[in-house]
Amino acid sequence: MKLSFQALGFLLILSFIHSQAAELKYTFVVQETNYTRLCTSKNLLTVNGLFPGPTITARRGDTVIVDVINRGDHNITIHWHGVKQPRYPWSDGPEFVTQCPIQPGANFSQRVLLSDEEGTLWWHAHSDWSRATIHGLFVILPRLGTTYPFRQPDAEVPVVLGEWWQSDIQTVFENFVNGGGDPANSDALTVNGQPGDLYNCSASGTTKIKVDRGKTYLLRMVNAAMNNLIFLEIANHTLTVVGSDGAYTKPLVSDYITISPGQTLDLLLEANQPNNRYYMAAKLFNAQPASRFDNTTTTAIIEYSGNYTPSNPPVFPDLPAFNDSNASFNFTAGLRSLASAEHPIDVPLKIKKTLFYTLSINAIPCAANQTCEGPRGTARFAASINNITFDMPSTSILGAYYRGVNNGVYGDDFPDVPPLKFNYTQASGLNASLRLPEVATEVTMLKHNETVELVFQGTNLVAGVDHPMHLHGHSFYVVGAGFGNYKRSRDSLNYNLVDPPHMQTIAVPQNGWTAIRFKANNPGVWFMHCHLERHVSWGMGMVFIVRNGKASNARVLPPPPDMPPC
Ligand SMILES: *[C@@H]1O[C@H](CO)[C@@H](O)[C@H](O)[C@H]1NC(C)=O
Ligand SMILES: *[C@@H]1O[C@H](CO)[C@@H](O)[C@H](O)[C@H]1NC(C)=O
Ligand SMILES: *[C@@H]1O[C@H](CO)[C@@H](O)[C@H](O)[C@H]1NC(C)=O
Ligand SMILES: *[C@@H]1O[C@H](CO)[C@@H](O)[C@H](O)[C@H]1NC(C)=O
Ligand SMILES: *[C@@H]1O[C@H](CO)[C@@H](O)[C@H](O)[C@H]1NC(C)=O
Ligand SMILES: *[C@@H]1O[C@H](CO)[C@@H](O)[C@H](O)[C@H]1NC(C)=O
Ligand SMILES: *[C@@H]1O[C@H](CO)[C@@H](O)[C@H](O)[C@H]1NC(C)=O
Ligand SMILES: *[C@@H]1O[C@H](CO)[C@@H](O)[C@H](O)[C@H]1NC(C)=O
Ligand SMILES: *[C@@H]1O[C@H](CO)[C@@H](O)[C@H](O)[C@H]1NC(C)=O
Ligand SMILES: *[C@@H]1O[C@H](CO)[C@@H](O)[C@H](O)[C@H]1NC(C)=O
Ligand SMILES: *[C@@H]1O[C@H](CO)[C@@H](O)[C@H](O)[C@H]1NC(C)=O
Ligand SMILES: *[C@@H]1O[C@H](CO)[C@@H](O)[C@H](O)[C@H]1NC(C)=O
Ligand SMILES: [Cu+2]
Repeated sequence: MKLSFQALGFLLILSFIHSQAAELKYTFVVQETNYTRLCTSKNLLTVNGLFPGPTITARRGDTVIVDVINRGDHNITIHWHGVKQPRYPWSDGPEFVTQCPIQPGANFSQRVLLSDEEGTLWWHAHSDWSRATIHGLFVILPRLGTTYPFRQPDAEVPVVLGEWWQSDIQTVFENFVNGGGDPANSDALTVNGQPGDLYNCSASGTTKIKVDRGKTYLLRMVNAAMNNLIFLEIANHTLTVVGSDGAYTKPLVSDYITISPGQTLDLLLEANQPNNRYYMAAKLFNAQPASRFDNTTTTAIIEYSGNYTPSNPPVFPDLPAFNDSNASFNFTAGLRSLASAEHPIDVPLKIKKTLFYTLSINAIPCAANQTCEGPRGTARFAASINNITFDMPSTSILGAYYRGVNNGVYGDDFPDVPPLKFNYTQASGLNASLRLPEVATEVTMLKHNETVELVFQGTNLVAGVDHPMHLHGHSFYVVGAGFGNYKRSRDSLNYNLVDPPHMQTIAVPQNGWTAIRFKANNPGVWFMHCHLERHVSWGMGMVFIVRNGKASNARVLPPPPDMPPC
């Protein structure tokens, strides 16, 4: 009796210790590193000399302190993509929204506050285009003493999808900004930094994932590509989605997956096929690509252990066509929250604030001294939300807001609805005068705890494209999506309010709409933008400021002493 009583006490103490959130430390040294890919060696900006960068591993509710030390020759900021940072926007990272850049030679100790996130997230640079090489996984395990809501996998495998340019990414960025047109296409897609053996000079580095027949693997996947949604498939195997964007989903079995830039997927892969070598292959999805695009295919090899004569080359999967919008839409529309007793959801049912935001590509006339590589060589590209091209200030919006000294850094008149109604998705003949946006730095103010419904409407101005929209500081429920123009009286009737997926990045379909709901329960300054890098560079972004609540625990925490100055 005595023994078992002690054992019980021991167990209680153990579980008490285990339920305590930990504080973990990481050091990120931003530096130039010499890398060779596709027959070319060059310097790229990395964290700790790694491409992709180091994986952060924590448990639900932990605090992670990352000392970012900038030994590169480049201004940098780092964002913890999908981490809500309750009441603490100071570490969120988007340049000039929440902070000024960490300048060469400087450093910044960032506190990353985990709360309800569980699963796979990632981190990346959030200043100009440096995220092309500065990114990595952020793995959030269940609390000690709790388990996955699915069978314990035998092993976990990182799958970081990226995009590779032979030329220096800073040069690609500058040519793009100066030219006013589309950016240079990437030369390759990558899996864990490797293009794979369909490219010249890349066979020896091809990523290999070794598996044992009969075992189950948890693939922790992120699309870290700059400008492309991606289709991915593994020959002769299905994939089971069990999570996305740091929240669990109902199991979704599919031959292929679609993943947007910014999005993460937790996928179970059962090694249940005959011993062999199978390709994991990925290429871009774009419903309406420019005339030239990166149509290359990246591969990794799933290699079964054992003695056998493998297929040579490995078995190749049958990927959807690069422009198969239905395949892309169908996959994303199949995502559902797990919504179990252990992982409940809380979809706002009574909406206080209804927003309708159009997402457009625009055209701006060229000044006499500007190059003019935009639409038909007669204008420069821009992009907008509700016809406003976001003008990035050169100082931190959060800093100005917190100190109460705006000085014209931003305005609070971001419109709740677009200024003009038109047939947003009209196939052709839209009046060219509609293509000109306004340029401004406007924010939308939200009350603490305000429930928001936001409908994104893609438009066909200049070109209709999928826009993977990303919100900082909150997750949202994706309650509906469709093609064509949104019609509230019809489309709101079909919302999923039972088990909608809980995401931070969602691809608004080309010439279609997506409806999201969230509760503005995180006071602070939060960027929302398209995660296609060329679109956010063109101005497809805006900012939400969530006001403080009355209670002292509902207010933005004070800034750390080492906030980088401008
Ligand atoms: C990178 O290293 C290779 C081989 O060591 C060398 O040939 C090349 O010049 C280096 N590149 C740069 C940009 O330093
Ligand atoms: C960060 O910079 C400060 C001031 O330059 C210095 O005192 C500190 O030691 C640095 N910290 C690290 C981790 O390098
Ligand atoms: C590989 O190199 C060959 C010969 O230089 C060239 O014809 C081919 O286009 C290259 N393939 C790729 C995918 O770059
Ligand atoms: C893979 O699937 C194809 C088509 O279903 C089949 O013909 C082939 O034998 C399979 N390969 C292996 C190694 O199982
Ligand atoms: C890529 O596009 C080129 C030109 O349109 C075409 O010839 C080639 O077959 C395509 N390659 C792949 C891998 O789809
Ligand atoms: C996809 O592109 C091909 C040309 O490569 C075209 O024939 C086809 O109609 C396109 N499909 C869709 C759905 O746009
Ligand atoms: C998408 O789903 C619908 C309905 O389930 C189905 O009719 C259609 O064939 C699917 N399309 C693709 C490309 O899978
Ligand atoms: C281009 O001209 C505008 C006036 O039209 C001027 O404000 C701007 O500084 C000029 N830019 C350059 C790079 O010369
Ligand atoms: C809007 O444009 C679409 C695509 O061209 C067309 O099918 C639809 O009929 C238009 N709607 C209205 C109300 O004109
Ligand atoms: C956007 O605003 C500009 C400037 O006011 C106007 O010329 C243009 O027609 C507007 N376009 C749309 C789609 O609202
Ligand atoms: C918002 O909700 C939280 C948690 O339910 C509560 O602590 C807080 O006081 C609320 N804020 C306001 C302004 O009602
Ligand atoms: C780096 O950031 C500082 C502070 O915002 C700014 O003054 C400087 O111009 C930036 N440097 C570059 C190369 O952008
Ligand atoms: Cu976009």
